[in-house]
Amino acid sequence: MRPSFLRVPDVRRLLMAFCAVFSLSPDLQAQLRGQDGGRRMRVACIGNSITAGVGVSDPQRFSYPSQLQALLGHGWDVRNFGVSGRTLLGRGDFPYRREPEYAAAQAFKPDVVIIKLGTNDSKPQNWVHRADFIRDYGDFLKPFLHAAAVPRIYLCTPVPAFPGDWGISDSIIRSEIVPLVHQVARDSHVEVIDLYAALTGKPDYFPDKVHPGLDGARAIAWAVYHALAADFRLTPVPEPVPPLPSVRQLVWQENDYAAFVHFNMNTFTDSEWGSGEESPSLWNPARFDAGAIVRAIRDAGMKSLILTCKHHDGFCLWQTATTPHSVAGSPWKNGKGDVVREFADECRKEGIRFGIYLSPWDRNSALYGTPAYIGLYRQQLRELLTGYGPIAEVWFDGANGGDGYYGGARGTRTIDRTSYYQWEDTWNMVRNLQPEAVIFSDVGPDVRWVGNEDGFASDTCWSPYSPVGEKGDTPAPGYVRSEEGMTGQRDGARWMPPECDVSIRPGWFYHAREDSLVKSPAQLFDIFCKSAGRNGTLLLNVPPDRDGRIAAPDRASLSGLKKILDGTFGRNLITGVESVSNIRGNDARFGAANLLNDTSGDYWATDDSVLTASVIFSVDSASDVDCLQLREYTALGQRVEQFAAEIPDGEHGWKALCTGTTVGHRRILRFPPVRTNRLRLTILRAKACPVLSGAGLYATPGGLH
Ligand code: FUL
Repeated sequence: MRPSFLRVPDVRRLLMAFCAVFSLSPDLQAQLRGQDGGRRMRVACIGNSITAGVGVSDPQRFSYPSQLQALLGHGWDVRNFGVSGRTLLGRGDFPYRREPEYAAAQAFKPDVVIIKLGTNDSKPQNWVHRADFIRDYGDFLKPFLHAAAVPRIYLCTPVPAFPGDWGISDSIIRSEIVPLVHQVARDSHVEVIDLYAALTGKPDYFPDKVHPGLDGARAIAWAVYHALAADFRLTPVPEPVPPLPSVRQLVWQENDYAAFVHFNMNTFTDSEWGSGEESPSLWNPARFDAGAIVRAIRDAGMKSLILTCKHHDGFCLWQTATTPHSVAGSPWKNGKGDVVREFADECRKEGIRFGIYLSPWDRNSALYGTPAYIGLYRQQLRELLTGYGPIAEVWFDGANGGDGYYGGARGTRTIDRTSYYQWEDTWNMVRNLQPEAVIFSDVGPDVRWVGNEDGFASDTCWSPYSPVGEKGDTPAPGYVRSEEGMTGQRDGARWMPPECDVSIRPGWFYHAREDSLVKSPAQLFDIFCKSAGRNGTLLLNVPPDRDGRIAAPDRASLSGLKKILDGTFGRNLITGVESVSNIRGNDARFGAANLLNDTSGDYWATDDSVLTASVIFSVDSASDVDCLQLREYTALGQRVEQFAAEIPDGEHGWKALCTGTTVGHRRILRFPPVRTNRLRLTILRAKACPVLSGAGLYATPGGLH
């Protein structure tokens, strides 16, 4: 073994410590840590299923190493070497060291190694070898400690485990493995990241009790990030400004143009609200083709689809055990069909996220209004949440109670909207069965109703929101000051951005008489700019006809809108950044050039004390522009309160192009066509240092103004 005091990396470490004390320039520090010549810092994440990302649907994006990559930015190269079920112990049932990933992590020549093992070691069959733990861990580290360039090594304590049937023991982790990990780190002179402490008391982070879900993986990523940021003296990312979005909310908002599909009994009775008395025999969409509908939705540029699995009349589009009032009683496919399955399968095939609408009000059910109905409703929900694969969104309508058929009793049944449904329990059920699904209602908890059915949010629109009941009391779906849904509140307590639902036709269901009343592409574009372009999402209803097809006028409007969207946002006429008044830490990681690639996940941010800042962009002056788009990096909270965009006026002056208040996920402003070669964007007021991920100037295709 070479004597460690002669190793070059230690000299490098000493120099880095010197830099830290004497605050040498970030450039010099970067060179010392090997970042010169543009080389990215390499981080090897070694671990079991928790590192691999078994608890999230898309580990490529949401495992903790992937979320760490997003926090560190593109100067870093974070690799996931996680292997499910593996142990640190050499005599464990599945030792990590025997996996090719162990060698691959060494061959990667990492600058940083993060090891998160130990959870599986707590299983009884493995922990019989507890006496080997310290020696085995020391051996495990040797190849890294003896590498030509010794990486910085961090040992993570295992995250807590919650009672479940994995055989993993939280008490062994806490009382034995955590202290042993600390001891190994002391013996080997490496660092510890205490994930056990960081994730303690957070059962919501572990949907299956052991594997972190989206937000649990994010919490791990943050803990690791903080350790690296301190040790490598990184310019820290801006402090988040609460309330903050969950990861599921961020994913939902990325897909800010979605299809609502009202297709149910009303389609066959030519009505909007059925009474519940309709015979299932009326349901017979002879030429229904879910694939054709989903492809039309996909081609329109929408990313998700929500189906009315049951509307207020109670007819169920799937094979439910809860009521005969369903497709099972219809002639369609001899009562064997399942509309929900066909949509869910086609959506999965086309990469469209699938969501469900299940009306709480049921005008068919004899039980409606009694406590027993809540059990039936939850059973229906359970069938939908467990039988059809991943569900992206669950849509709870606020329309509730009134007259109906009610199993033949006919009459009016009113319910107390604040207490009847016991919403908290129902929402918990959704969380347990589909942890990545967002829940929509007038009061969230993830997504709020915008408060109108015309598809627009207010031009000042905050994601933070504290819903209140109509009389200023406790709110509930169907009992809320809905006009406040359009604006949200600057100081709202919960992150709950708005979804803007609107139909492409006057009604929610298909009526042939409305074929001539389908909204035009220009109208839809206007709606798009006032919903998706005002920090909301657009949920555009496209109701299939009795054949089970999207009618020709609707298809024409959808493709017309797609052409406008592509024609507009397909080409950003901003060509570069000329100057910027402030860049966080003077660090290119937070530079204004990040504004020009709004899909990269990088952003422009200022120093903490700088709440007013501007960027001057160069603009392609070959075409008129009439549309500005801005995006905030909302993972760190919604911050901007006021901004202005200006264009040159004479040689040295500037004149207003447009002004606005909030930005949020996406802000679109339209103005009369103008030609310019420069744009100055100024953030005039913000709750904390502005953090923006996108800026663009666009020209809408002719004829829209
Ligand atoms: C409302 C319902 O009453 C309408 O029929 C439609 O489903 C709309 C989306 O929500 O509350």
